[in-house]
Amino acid sequence: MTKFGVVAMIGRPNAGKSTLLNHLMKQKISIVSDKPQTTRNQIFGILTESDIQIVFVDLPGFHKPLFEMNKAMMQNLYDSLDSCDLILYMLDASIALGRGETYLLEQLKPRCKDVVVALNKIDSIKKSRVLPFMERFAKEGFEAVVPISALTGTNVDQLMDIIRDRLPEGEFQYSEEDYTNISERFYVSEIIREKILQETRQEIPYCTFVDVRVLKDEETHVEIMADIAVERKSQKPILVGHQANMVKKIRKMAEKELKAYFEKPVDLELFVVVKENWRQKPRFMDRFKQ
Ligand SMILES: Nc1nc2c(ncn2[C@@H]2O[C@H](COP(=O)(O)OP(=O)(O)OP(=O)(O)O)[C@@H](O)[C@H]2O)c(=O)[nH]1
Ligand SMILES: [Mg+2]
Repeated sequence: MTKFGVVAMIGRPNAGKSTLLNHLMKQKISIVSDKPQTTRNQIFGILTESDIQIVFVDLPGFHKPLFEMNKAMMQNLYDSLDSCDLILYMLDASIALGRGETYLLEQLKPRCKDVVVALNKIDSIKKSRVLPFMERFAKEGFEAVVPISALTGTNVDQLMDIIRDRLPEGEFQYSEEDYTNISERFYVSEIIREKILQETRQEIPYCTFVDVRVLKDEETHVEIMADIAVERKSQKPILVGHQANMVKKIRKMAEKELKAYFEKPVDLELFVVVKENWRQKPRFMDRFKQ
């Protein structure tokens, strides 16, 4: 008999959920950055082994939503919590439990039997700091608590054994070739957004979205045209930069990574456009509803 299960990856922004997804899938599926609220959608990594298929659902970090966009992001998280077989609750063990973390912990407590806790980033802390976390979670009723490093892979095998153990019997729901739910076009837009997150500061990483308008995969090269939307006119020159240096840098970095992905040269054109207050407008929200 085979096993099949959906694992929702829940945690505060920056906990390392997307880093772990990529590690588990042995390839980049979800973008990563040192800024909170990097992931905005439900991103599946479908892992098929001989007798088990696991759908890891990478999700936006749990936060208080202030804009319509953030409400849509949080809806993804709640939808996933409702429909998953197991919750993988990840937290950054290199920082103390803050108010947001304890709030999330309280939300998950009633379902603690369905939760596996991964205390992440243990590569960056002293061993003696892990034990108090373990004790705290055990006291709260969470039975499976594993200290890991998503970055180096420490204890990830042990975490996987616990996950495999706890998933129900069932038929595979995806073909063995399927490894994600996201389209190539979406992936390209995310790679561009990742470079924006890396290179820009303050509100710019949060007030942008990327729309890939043209994606032509030709025999010799790939042609891409994408809009980067900001919310206000005043943000446009910041993103474009002095002598267009910022947008050029973002383009070069994205081109380099996409060249490796497509295994051929990539010709990327970026256009910075203004979509007034888009984060508050319902007509822009469809892109976050998945
Ligand atoms: N030292 C260390 N850093 C890590 C580890 N896992 C993730 N990080 C770093 O933490 C930051 C956030 O990682 P992400 O994977 O983007 O976090 P996330 O939980 O997906 O964040 P959101 O998408 O914003 O919810 C990045 O700078 C990662 O490189 C880890 O095990 N150790
Ligand atoms: Mg993420």
